[in-house]
Amino acid sequence: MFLCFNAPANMSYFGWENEALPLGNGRIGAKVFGGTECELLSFNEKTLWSGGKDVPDFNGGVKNPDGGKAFSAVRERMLRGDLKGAQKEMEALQGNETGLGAYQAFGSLYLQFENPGGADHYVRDLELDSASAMVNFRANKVIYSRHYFVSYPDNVFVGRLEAQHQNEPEEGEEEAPPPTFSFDAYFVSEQKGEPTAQDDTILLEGAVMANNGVDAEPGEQRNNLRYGAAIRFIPKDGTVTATPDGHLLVENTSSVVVIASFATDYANDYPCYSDGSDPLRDKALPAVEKASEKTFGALYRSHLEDFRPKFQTVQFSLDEEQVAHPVDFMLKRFDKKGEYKRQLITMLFQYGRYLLLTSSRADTLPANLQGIWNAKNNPPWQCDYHLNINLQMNYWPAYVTDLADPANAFLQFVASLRKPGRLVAAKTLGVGSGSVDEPTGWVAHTQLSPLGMCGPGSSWHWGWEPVNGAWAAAQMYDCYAFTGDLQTLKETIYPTMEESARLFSGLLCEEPNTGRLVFGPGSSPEHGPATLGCTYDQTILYALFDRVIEAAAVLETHGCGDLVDRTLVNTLKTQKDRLQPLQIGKHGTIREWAQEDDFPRFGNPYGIEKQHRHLSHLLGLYPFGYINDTVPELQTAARASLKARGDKTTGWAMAHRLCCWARLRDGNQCDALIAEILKTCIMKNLFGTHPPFQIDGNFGFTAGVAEMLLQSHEGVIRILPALPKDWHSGSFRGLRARGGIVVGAVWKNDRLKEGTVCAPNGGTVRLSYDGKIMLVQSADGSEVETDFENGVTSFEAKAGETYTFS
Ligand code: FUC
Repeated sequence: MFLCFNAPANMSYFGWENEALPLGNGRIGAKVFGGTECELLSFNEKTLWSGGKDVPDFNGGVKNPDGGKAFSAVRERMLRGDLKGAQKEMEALQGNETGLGAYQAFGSLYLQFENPGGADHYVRDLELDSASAMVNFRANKVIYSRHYFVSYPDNVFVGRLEAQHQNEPEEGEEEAPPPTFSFDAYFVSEQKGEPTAQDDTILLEGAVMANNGVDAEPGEQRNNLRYGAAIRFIPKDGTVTATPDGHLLVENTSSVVVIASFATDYANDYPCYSDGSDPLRDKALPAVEKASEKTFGALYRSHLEDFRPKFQTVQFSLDEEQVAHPVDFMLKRFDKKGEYKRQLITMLFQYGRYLLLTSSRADTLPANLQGIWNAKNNPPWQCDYHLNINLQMNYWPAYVTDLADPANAFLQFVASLRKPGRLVAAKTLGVGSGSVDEPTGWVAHTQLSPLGMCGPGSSWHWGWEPVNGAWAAAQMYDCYAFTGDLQTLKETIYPTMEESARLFSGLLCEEPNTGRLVFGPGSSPEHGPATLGCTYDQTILYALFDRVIEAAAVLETHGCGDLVDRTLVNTLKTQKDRLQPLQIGKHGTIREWAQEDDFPRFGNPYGIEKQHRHLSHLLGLYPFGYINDTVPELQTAARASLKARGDKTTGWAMAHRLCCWARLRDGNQCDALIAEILKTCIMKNLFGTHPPFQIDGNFGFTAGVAEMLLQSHEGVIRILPALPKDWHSGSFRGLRARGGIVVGAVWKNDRLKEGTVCAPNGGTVRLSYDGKIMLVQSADGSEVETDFENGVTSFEAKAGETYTFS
């Protein structure tokens, strides 16, 4: 599968955002512009951040060290029913942005060619299956070709630039020497570093100098984080000469390989967040040295051996004709005439998987708001880790589309929030002693950096959301639900979930009118008043308690009960059932706030937006699965809420709506949304846009399409649960259901034709397709004994055996 273009990307921020092609290995990110006269390659390193650690007065975003008292005071006022008065008091809970910092741009490599003359036959493409980009064009009867990729095993960016004669020599004609080309290579550091050049290598090192982040004075966000880069050119022939101003002149070569690596001394280790290394001499240069001992071919092979087995396990087709038209052309034709729809859908689905695997790997920081790609030192929203949907959405497609490796980055990051989060818990909620080593409870609010920022932001309207960390903790359990990975459950997931549950278990209070347990003050992300028991808070705490209880039982079953705080778990069992439940409001929708029916009818004092982008009151529908067939009245109310909210909104928010409509099994509504997403939220290079570029929309789209093809959140594997009438035929292979079960299906004329299922650990498999009884057969064709009840066909699967069903 290719994304192709027939022109270079514009050498501007617009070109970077909309046209340049992304490559990455989870640690190093690159974007390819493909200019014929001047090639531009922009680079990122995932850990290059300003702010945090050594910034004067950095306090994790906490402003009011006595926030616990303020928290209780606001709660008391709310319990007394003075919601209006309480809003004013919420300011005492706000934090600050000292040391917030931002994800930084590393810099760009320019290759200024001696003008090759008028270029034609230009193709620039990105092959998803090989995670590599190619640029080809002809000029003066010479074919110029470039091939780029970022290798995870070698942790280097690799490129090969070549020139060949257009025409092969005639029979008996002596082969002419290959055509050559020359260029001036130089690196522009976005951190004001001064590159030097030695022999065939450009070297760069320095410390983050950024004066960015929210209205910071020059250097104010300086954090002494060190960076280093090495960029080597290895010409097959011709010469390479270093110049005093840090350039390399590569001359008269017919083929040259470029190898580059980028690094910092960052380590996700609170509070110093440094491994004390010299990023240039201990990391970047050794990586380039080692890679330089290999040929381009060998580097490419080890890259493919790493990438392909992870990417190619999932196939999805709508039986569309694969045409190699430029993507921007297809998007335009779809917008105008509805053409290429199915090709664009399958491509965007796989693109989401590609972007996740190239922007996040098991041992890296997770994908941020732009994955790994960023060209500014003060990017939108600091290009940080927003935790009130964005980071969670980044990993929604991971397990169902068989990408557990990248998702480990999410697990490790959330677990790393415990230490800085304990300080924030003590200062903003008055929980714990503030010792970062005592597991007394941790919280993380909305805007996070990988350098310890997790406090409430400078405005409670979007910044005071203490349950955000609890949501992330609950989402960690998907790892076990889909993979059965007991080790990770024991070491990373359960301790992080349990400690979060311990904190919130101790902070619940009784709602005076109902006696139900509620949390608050809390806010429904970025919308409306702060209240007690908003649906967002209640749903997340219900899910967290539910999953801690389930995980504790798993650990007990596997003889790891010593890891479980049984007293706490028993308390959670009681509290879970007493939590204020989801409610249906007077308009038949799911209430976003328990008190919303009493909100003043006039003047809208709480700034309620009918079509607000967040669907925080529908987390019980997706990603959690509590609004399901067992509660049809809540499904009806959720549908009413979705209708009321409308579908035209930001990129990520449309993706969340797609996931929700899929859970309601409304394929046609999903299809209509997809059309809207393709028309309004996807850029020429298929990057998702908020606007501006924001990658969660890409990941949410892939998760939404997967949810249309396969669902397993109700303990039943639903095949094609939300198939649009327009998707007459197609197939998927390699999607995962909970339990790690691998599922495939083929459909024709709107009907399932045949499917396959393989349970790696064996056990009972429960299948559902349109309520029909299904015939299940073993690999040898023999029929398998099944039970059929309530539209579900179940059978006992042997571990690792593949069965067909129809
Ligand atoms: C939340 C969303 C915004 C944006 C930001 C990064 O604040 O409400 O729409 O996506 O995250």
